[in-house]
Amino acid sequence: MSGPVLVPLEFREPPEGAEVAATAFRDRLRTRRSVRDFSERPVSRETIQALVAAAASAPSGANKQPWRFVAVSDPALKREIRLAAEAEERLFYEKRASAEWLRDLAPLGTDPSKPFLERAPWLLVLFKCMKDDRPDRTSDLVYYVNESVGIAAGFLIAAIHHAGLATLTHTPSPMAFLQRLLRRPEHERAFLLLPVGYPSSDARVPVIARKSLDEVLVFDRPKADEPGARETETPR
Ligand code: IYR
Repeated sequence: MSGPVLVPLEFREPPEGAEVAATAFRDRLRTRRSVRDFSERPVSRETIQALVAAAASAPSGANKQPWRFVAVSDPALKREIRLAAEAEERLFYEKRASAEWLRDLAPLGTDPSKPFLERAPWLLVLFKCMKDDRPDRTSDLVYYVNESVGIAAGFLIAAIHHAGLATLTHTPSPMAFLQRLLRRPEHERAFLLLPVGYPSSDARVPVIARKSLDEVLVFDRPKADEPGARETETPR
């Protein structure tokens, strides 16, 4: 067992200060929308490499980095993925989805047709690795895999937006066909599929609202008698 090797932290504060930087980043991120209408304008392989390197800098359980990114640009392969995804989606919309689920989706206007899976120049398929397969591993185990890969996906989406590109978190379900079509080993499970490209010039997005900050942010805790405070047990 070898202990940690420690070096001084490299740390840089933005010259404008935390509040200005946080506000600017907020304003930038708030312009992101999930895009379903893509143009065929190409995106370089180098761009995809930089985006994935940004995502792969995410923190992960025991630094196991339990992710694999498969970047697909081959038109024939994109077509195979589209056809397989649409087959699953037809089953979802016709049989698998509950009435509540379909009611929740109605404002988004989605349906089983997924032309973006062929039109977007790249499909990034994010897999979670259910075991460590690096030659220098200290064990086969991985930890907090969903959290780790979820954080990497967040980094990826932010990086795509920062680059002036568009994406969509697509989750065809079940996603086992991606493991098969992309010939990934058994311990790699498809987690998310993100088309990456430029929006088409006539791209449309649904009118939806974000929750207000009041709805999502709590400082400290409510007073015991405030609405929303959980009923506390009477101390004995
Ligand atoms: N996977 C389906 C359905 C769908 C589910 C959720 I939750 C969404 O936020 C959007 C769509 C589809 O892609 O159409």
